[in-house]
Amino acid sequence: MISPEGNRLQEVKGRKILVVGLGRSGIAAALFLRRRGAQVTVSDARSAEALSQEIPSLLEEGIAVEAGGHGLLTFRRQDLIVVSPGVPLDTPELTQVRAFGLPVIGELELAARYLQGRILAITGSNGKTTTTALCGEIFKAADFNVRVGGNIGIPVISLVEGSAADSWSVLEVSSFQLESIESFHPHIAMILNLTPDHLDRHGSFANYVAAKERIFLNQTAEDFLVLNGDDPAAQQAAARAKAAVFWFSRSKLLRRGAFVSHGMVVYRPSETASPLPVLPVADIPLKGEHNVENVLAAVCAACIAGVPVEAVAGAVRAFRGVEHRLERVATIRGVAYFNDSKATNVDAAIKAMQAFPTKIHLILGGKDKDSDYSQLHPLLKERVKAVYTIGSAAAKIERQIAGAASVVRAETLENAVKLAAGAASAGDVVLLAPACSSFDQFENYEHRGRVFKELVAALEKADAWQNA
Ligand code: UMA
Repeated sequence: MISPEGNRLQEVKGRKILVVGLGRSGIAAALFLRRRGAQVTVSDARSAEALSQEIPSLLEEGIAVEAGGHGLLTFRRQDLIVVSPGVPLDTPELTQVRAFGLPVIGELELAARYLQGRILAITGSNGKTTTTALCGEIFKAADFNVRVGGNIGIPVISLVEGSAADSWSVLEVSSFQLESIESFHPHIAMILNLTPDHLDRHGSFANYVAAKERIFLNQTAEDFLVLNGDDPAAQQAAARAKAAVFWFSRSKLLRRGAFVSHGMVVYRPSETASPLPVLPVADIPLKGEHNVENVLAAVCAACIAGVPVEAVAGAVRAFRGVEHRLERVATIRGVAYFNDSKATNVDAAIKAMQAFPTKIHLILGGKDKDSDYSQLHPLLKERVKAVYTIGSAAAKIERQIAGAASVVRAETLENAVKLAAGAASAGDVVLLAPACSSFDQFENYEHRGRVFKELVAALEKADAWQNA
């Protein structure tokens, strides 16, 4: 009899497999498959010149490369196609081969077929990365055999090697990744919140929500689904869940889950149990009300997984947040600079603004995702001294926020930082919370955040020289 591992090997050994997209996920998937004996080709829309760094090492591994576009013939010659998250499933070549019955799966699905141990998967429109990183820290504090990956920046396929029956994989999963899963089965799944995002890819909010809800597609009554009791769209998922539903809430007392009671974060394991105190809300080191929600979600998942309450509290107290999420960069002449480059949608930008009472100089813009920026009006009026627009979405943003705040077209991030620094006075905040994706001017949001930090570091240096 062939073992499950042997079965899985047979699925790929000697098979012709095409990996579409040559970013982080595509490279990791191609190498994984090649090392298991598949005949691997990768196809990318970027030119060979743009991929000159990646191509030689792939060729050395015996992986064929198609650059500068996707050829239908290349797609048709395969036994299996593995897509990167950023490649839309309605790409014409994919649509055509699916019509011929060729299996098309995502990198997350490929990984799910090999990953051993249990999965805690976290999705939502905002807060995914912070909650994922925090869950990882909490599990580590309890000496769990844990690794963190997914949309947070580490392809899930790279967690397969070394995973074992006692492993926990804590995964941030996006709607892009969930669209192309089949058997992905988290033991604990979590939907943090659902607000419009990526409408340019999913076409409608309903499609986006449907993609997110695939996180619990394969769950059974033995599993757990953690939902936000304060988020109307996330709440509706409960009706379709097969797993035991647990909740978290900042505003309600719950029958089971994590919530706030008399200034304490508490966890209640069941209707018949009393809530267990975890830590005072005031001890949460992260800024912003939305981070209280992220902590509640992480507390709930960790307690379900069996982490002792003391270990949960210790890890939350020690957690300093993640890069590019309301990250304090510097204070120069009394002006605080914050990098929230991960605020890639309108809701995230609103949450970032909510973390500061007034006097914000806000850098907005990038690549539009069919978003509605008029939702920013109330907070712009209340808290923002000036907006500096950048990137290809600038004109649309300016039209939709007209009258809410003074707006300066900065075009580039460099110019925006310069203009904001010139206009800000002591006590003000310069906040990069662009409400857009970064792909028009940067490789990704991390790149945008790093550039912002470099620009602020240069300002700091110039200021130190002036004062020397
Ligand atoms: N490409 C094609 N054809 C296409 C589209 C893209 O060939 O039709 C190629 C591009 O030329 C490029 C490659 O695909 O070479 C990029 O693939 P990718 O966009 O999937 O990028 P990766 O580097 O593999 O990163 C992906 C996730 N990217 C996206 O979902 C867009 C990363 O999430 C994730 O961290 C990484 O896998 C590891 O899992 C980033 C992201 O922006 C952070 N995610 C979105 C978000 O958070 O809002 C969902």
